[in-house]
Amino acid sequence: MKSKINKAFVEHFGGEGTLFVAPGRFNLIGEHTDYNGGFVFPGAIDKAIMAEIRPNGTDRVKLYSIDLDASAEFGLNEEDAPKEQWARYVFGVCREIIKRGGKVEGFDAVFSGNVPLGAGLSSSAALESCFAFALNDLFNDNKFDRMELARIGQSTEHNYCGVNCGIMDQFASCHGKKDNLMRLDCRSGEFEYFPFKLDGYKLVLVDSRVKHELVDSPYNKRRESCERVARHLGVETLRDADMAMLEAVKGELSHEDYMRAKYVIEEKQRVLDVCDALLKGDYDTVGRCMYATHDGLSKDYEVSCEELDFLNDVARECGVTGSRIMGGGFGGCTVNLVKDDLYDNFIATVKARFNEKYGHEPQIYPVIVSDGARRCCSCEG
Ligand code: GAF
Repeated sequence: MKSKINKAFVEHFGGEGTLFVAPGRFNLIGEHTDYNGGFVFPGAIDKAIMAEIRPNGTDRVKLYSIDLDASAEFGLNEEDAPKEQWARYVFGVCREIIKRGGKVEGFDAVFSGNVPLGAGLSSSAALESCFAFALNDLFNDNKFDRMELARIGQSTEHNYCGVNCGIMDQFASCHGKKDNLMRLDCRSGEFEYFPFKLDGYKLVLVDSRVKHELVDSPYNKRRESCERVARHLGVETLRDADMAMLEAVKGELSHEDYMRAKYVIEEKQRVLDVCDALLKGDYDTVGRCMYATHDGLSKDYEVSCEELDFLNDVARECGVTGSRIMGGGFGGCTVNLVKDDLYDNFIATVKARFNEKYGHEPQIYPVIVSDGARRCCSCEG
């Protein structure tokens, strides 16, 4: 990727810039809990966006995306927003830095990536984190800490891309650490690294290749449901609610809002249970929680689709320890915890069965937990 970017930079702008990289993420458990002030348990993955960037001494930003073979150019004032959605991610990051009192001047940039688009692996968060990290380094003497960089990415989604996402994806992309998961308390912003080593098991993502698109998806509607219930209960977020409180007002809520909140309250506890179980090497409990999350996301939160439920069924049939929808839902991947000795059979079976039913094989991505956003002095590739 590095040499491809260097070459394109020379062709488009001449000379060379500085390379930065930021990864996508996976999440072991804790889905749709982030915007409810709950816990999440993600890690950065080995798929990333890489950008070469150089200040150009003007007040214009010039971008070239290798993967789209497209260019865009814009100024840095609010009214200069580019019309291309992909460029709005970068524009949003610039604006959010400026709004926080940071400095951004004109620059030239070429970028590319291998985070599959629409697979629920947070390609957009990787793009935002890459540019947030780079512009903090190049123009701001790194005055924003990594949590603030994550918030810059999140606000970009809210204010320039129409997705009212939580903080998980940008957090994971900015804070990732090789071979570590992170348990983040999304209310306080406190987090812990958990050294991640599976004994006798593998984690693998199975991508349905049903493209999810969070913009205009019912994602924002799910968040609205949760906020409505929290208001009804008189709490700030569903983090402060429990099942007894929810049952007490069940008759006053729509069935849909009740089911959404029930899922979130249950999921909040599952994250804590999985962290404890993982520390004890109790993979059966981890797996049971993953299946329970899938059921909750599919039946109560209703963010699954036929293909993801099918992948989950095949995992159960193959004796996979845990399997569930990962990320926002509506397509994308399942994450699967598989015993070493069942792995090859599971992969072969899931490919064949999915192909038989939907006419194409799912993509398989073994989870490799990697470092977060960084200046790319010694990046591979
Ligand atoms: C998407 C969002 F961007 C995250 O903030 C999170 O809510 C996730 O869906 C669901 O857990 O990836």
